[in-house]
Amino acid sequence: MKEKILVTRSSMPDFDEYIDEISDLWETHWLTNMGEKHCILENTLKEYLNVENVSLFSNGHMALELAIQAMNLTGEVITTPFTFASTTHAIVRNGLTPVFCDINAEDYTIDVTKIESLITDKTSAIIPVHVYGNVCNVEEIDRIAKKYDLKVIYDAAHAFGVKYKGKGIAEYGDVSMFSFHATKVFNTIEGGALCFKNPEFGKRVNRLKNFGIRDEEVVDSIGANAKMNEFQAAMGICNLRHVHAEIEKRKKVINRYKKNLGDVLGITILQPQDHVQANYAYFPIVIDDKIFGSTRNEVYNYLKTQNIFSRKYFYPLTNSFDCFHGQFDTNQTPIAVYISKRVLTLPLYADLSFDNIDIVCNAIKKCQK
Ligand code: T4K
Repeated sequence: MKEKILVTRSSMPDFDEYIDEISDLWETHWLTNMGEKHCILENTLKEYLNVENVSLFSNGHMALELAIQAMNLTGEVITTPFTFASTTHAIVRNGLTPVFCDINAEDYTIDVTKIESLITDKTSAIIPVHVYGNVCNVEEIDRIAKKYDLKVIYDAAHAFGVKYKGKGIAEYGDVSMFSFHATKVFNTIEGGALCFKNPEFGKRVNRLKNFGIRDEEVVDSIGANAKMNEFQAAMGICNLRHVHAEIEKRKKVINRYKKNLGDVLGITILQPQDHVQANYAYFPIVIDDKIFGSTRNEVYNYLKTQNIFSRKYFYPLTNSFDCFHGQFDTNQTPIAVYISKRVLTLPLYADLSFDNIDIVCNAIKKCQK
């Protein structure tokens, strides 16, 4: 039986490093609710991400959901369907209507040329996704948001550590959400963060993540429980020490993939974006079956027989989810439909060996007809 190659594998610090980091919890007995490690991680992240404010959360989804609540958005929110369930769910669970904008065919982020035609007098915000760590057209989004007085919350779940024109990616927009899930470039087991400029927003969202409690006798908003605990924060403190090396290793993995697959007819790989310092979060390929000879699903299934577990991130599109009972029309987002039917996200993690990358690529090439 061949070794399983999964789509990703969590990066972890050395066992002793983590144990050392958590050992004082047995003295303090302070395990959650904005403890010491939580504060250390928030401050370290502020520096690393080069942002004014960071608020930590139990996971990225709750961070996004509560960011939307704290913004007091109303009516409609423009977003994309080529994303994880979380983005759309966070909008709908806040009682808002997602209005789906198509993506562009180059980097799969929101097609900024189509945003303005979707704005109505009910639109209150844009929630674009830096999908795979690709940077949205932040300048054009900023222009549109200012013109129509809209808020911008970036789903930056994939974009930890990404820089654009020398600035941290979270410098753009009103708020950015990062996911620190086990599968991400930087993880806190489960976890997430919001970065923002407005300190009033910070006060609101910090209360919302702790049930809306203002003080021992005043609860002034209907919040949730979305606090990061001390074991998560300790994992973050450790992993942050190694994140630079993590990203460098991922870069090497991606370069190997590019070398193997870069000139295979019928396979499109992402091109580097101008002015972007990437984080090498994902390696999606788009398979044009008419040229390649096999469909995405055929490749996906063949890889499985070889114990290689790629993923169809992001298929199905969120605007076609069963839970929405046909409420949205996917014909409105044809590029997203096209990419979603053909995209395959290949195994990628820091310690993925060149031998295993070659095994994955050779298996893909075997499907070429
Ligand atoms: N916005 C966007 C655009 C997102 O992509 C996400 C999350 C969010 C928002 C919400 O952020 P969080 O609330 O999750 O912080 C995974 C992740 O669970 C999810 O975080 C991520 N996006 C999504 C793209 O991928 P699944 O259902 O595919 O995960 P799963 O359990 O199938 O794991 C995939 C592979 O990862 C496994 O085959 C092996 C590896 N793995 C997994 C786990 C759980 C590990 O190595 N260690 C682990 O602990 O969603």
